Amino acid sequence: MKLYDWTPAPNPRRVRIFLAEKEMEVELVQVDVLGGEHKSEAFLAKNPSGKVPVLELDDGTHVAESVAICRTLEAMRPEPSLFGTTPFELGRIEMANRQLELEMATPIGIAWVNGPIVGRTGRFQQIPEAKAQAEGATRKFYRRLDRELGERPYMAGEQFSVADITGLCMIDFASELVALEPDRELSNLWAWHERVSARPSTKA
Ligand SMILES: N[C@@H](CCC(=O)N[C@@H](CS)C(=O)NCC(=O)O)C(=O)O
Repeated sequence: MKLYDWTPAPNPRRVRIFLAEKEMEVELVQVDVLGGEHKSEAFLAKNPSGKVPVLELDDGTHVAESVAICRTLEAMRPEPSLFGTTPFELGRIEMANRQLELEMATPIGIAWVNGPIVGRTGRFQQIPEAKAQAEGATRKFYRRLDRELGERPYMAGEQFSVADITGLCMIDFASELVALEPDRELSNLWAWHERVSARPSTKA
């Protein structure tokens, strides 16, 4: 199998961490995103959305979308489970992961496309009000996470899951490239960040 990857980006990192947790090895193929390779006809044939990551199976078929790729990998190698096994775990992990994607990663993405790095490329019309609103929504979500992580060690409960991978990759991206590092006083969120970052998989 191959993973079409772009090392600096948060979504491919989610899949690399997932693979490392599963102790699965695939060939990593770097896509020249800055050069627009992901919008080429050849790449759109793999993922019509023109985004990384994309998993290529040994028969040449493709699966895009980080969570869809992770679900494919979980089905191939169920242990250790990162999507849960009991009905309750499955539901809670899905809930945590979806809320992180929709309510945290989405505003981080809006702040990113309306921020200075993307602005310099001239590819998107900048909307300062959208950036300010998205920053506020992200910071509000960080405060919510801080409260919840005072009551449980991981995003979805007692066990490390795909939701922690989503949370870590998005918060690191927001901190490093979107000027949206969580405030230092959010001590439960930072304790979780330290706990999760200590896993060897997160270096993938
Ligand atoms: N929903 C997709 C998002 C994928 C995505 O936004 N990938 C980014 C890199 S993190 C990308 O390819 N950006 C290039 C572009 O959109 O032009 C997923 O979860 O995999």
